[in-house]
Amino acid sequence: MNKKIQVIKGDITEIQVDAIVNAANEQLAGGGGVDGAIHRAGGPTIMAECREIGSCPTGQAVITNGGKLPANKVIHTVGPVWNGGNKNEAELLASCYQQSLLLAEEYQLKRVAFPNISTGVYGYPKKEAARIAVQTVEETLRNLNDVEEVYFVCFDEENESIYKEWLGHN
Ligand code: AR6
Repeated sequence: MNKKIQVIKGDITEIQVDAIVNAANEQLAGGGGVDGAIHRAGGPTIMAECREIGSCPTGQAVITNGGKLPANKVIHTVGPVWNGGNKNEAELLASCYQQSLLLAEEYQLKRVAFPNISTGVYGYPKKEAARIAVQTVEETLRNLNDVEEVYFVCFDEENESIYKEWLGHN
């Protein structure tokens, strides 16, 4: 397989790729965490397009312009709120990564950067979330042509070391 998966520690709003993924909410209304950072850095054109789209169900993804961001596009996906683990959280989280990559493929985007979806305000346990993220991205990438590089952008050291462990970089 000729595809590249990499872990980066940093701020996703500064990454120059074809698309960064936003951990949004179903109303696409903006908020705190990475969502807030993306809208702040990208400016109002992103929210304008979110308003036109309206909403996005948990586990699905939509795409907008990237405004002033170095990334060309923003893929907004809605992670599950952690509710103990028996509320379909794992399937929904896997779906976020899969649907985001399928959307990137549809738009012929080559390089995509993900934040650690659901592991902030939505409370998903970080290790379990990272396992799902890595596994789903590896599986999905096998069936895609245009998407070639995926970056997991970790904001905190804990996520960075968890991802490096799962990807066998240690
Ligand atoms: N770059 C990369 N990662 C970041 C950044 C950044 N600039 N800022 C935070 N993170 P969260 P969620 C990490 O809470 O859990 C919002 O209000 C953060 O450390 O942003 O999916 C939305 O509007 C964490 O590891 O997203 C929703 O209502 C990860 O991003 C809700 O929060 C995700 O944390 C979504 O919650």
